[in-house]
Amino acid sequence: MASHIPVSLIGVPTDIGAGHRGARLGPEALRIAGLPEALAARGVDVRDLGNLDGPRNPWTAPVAGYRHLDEVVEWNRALMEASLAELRAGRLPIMLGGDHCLGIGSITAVARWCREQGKDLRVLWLDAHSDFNTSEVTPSGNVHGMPVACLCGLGPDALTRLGGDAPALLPSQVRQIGIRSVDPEEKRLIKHHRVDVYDMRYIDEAGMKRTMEAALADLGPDTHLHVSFDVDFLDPSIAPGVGTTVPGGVNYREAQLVMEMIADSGRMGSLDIVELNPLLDTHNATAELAVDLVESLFGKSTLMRD
Ligand code: B3U
Ligand code: MN
Ligand code: MN
Repeated sequence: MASHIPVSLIGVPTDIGAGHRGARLGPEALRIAGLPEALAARGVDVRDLGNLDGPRNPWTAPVAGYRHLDEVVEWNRALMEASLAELRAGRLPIMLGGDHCLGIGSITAVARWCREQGKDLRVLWLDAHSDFNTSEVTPSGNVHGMPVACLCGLGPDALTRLGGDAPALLPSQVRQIGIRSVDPEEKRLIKHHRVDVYDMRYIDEAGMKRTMEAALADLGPDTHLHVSFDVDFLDPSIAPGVGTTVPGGVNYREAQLVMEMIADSGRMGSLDIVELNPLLDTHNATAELAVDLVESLFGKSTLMRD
């Protein structure tokens, strides 16, 4: 069995950045689906740190292009501190979301740690959406549609400077896979900043194997790979438990291959699992699928490694 660095589970029970409530229940659904036990069965030393605390969701309208900005900042500050502590302790943090605004705190922590360690950071963003909106162009004001832009320095100071003066990421460090819903002005920003997007058309034409080979090209021995897994990356027919389903997503076999190829890279050092909304799920099936995929991320395969 492959050996792994120890893992810490950090529950982030919030839907503060989302357009539907319910993602706050995601951490429990992932636990009930057996995530800690599945990792332990892979030989992983896993510690569940429980859930972070943060402000409740006031469920109010956007102000100046942001919904719940103060609360989003507070959750992300808490997450950044918690995740950075695990990274510094030599552990691989897995964020149990929670909506995708938590990618800001999670990846800011990873960027800080990589800077401390002199490591290169690469972010794989598995999602139906590019999450590259700003307050000027967002159609909703929901911050879960903005984390990649914030991480690249486009956003309010309170979020773009969470980890210090420099933005956490350059757009060239990001690879987005599974994209099929981008707002018109967001598309302009994505092109302007040259984010590397492997959309569903690319995947249909090239196949998932070649897509992942391209997305994982040039990983060095000092590369830290952060995987930000938005469950709406998956096709809604297999993953109904998300707030913003988009048809035409990644199917079961493609998703398994993505996870297996990430595992084979041997470079994953942190992971977000986000946007799972148990209120919209059927009998926790989406959570169970997420656990199944995480097992592949940690090296489970039919013949090669067991
Ligand atoms: N792009 C839209 C929808 C969206 C983005 N991310 C999610 N939904 N989950 C927006 O509101 O920014
Ligand atoms: Mn997302
Ligand atoms: Mn999404």
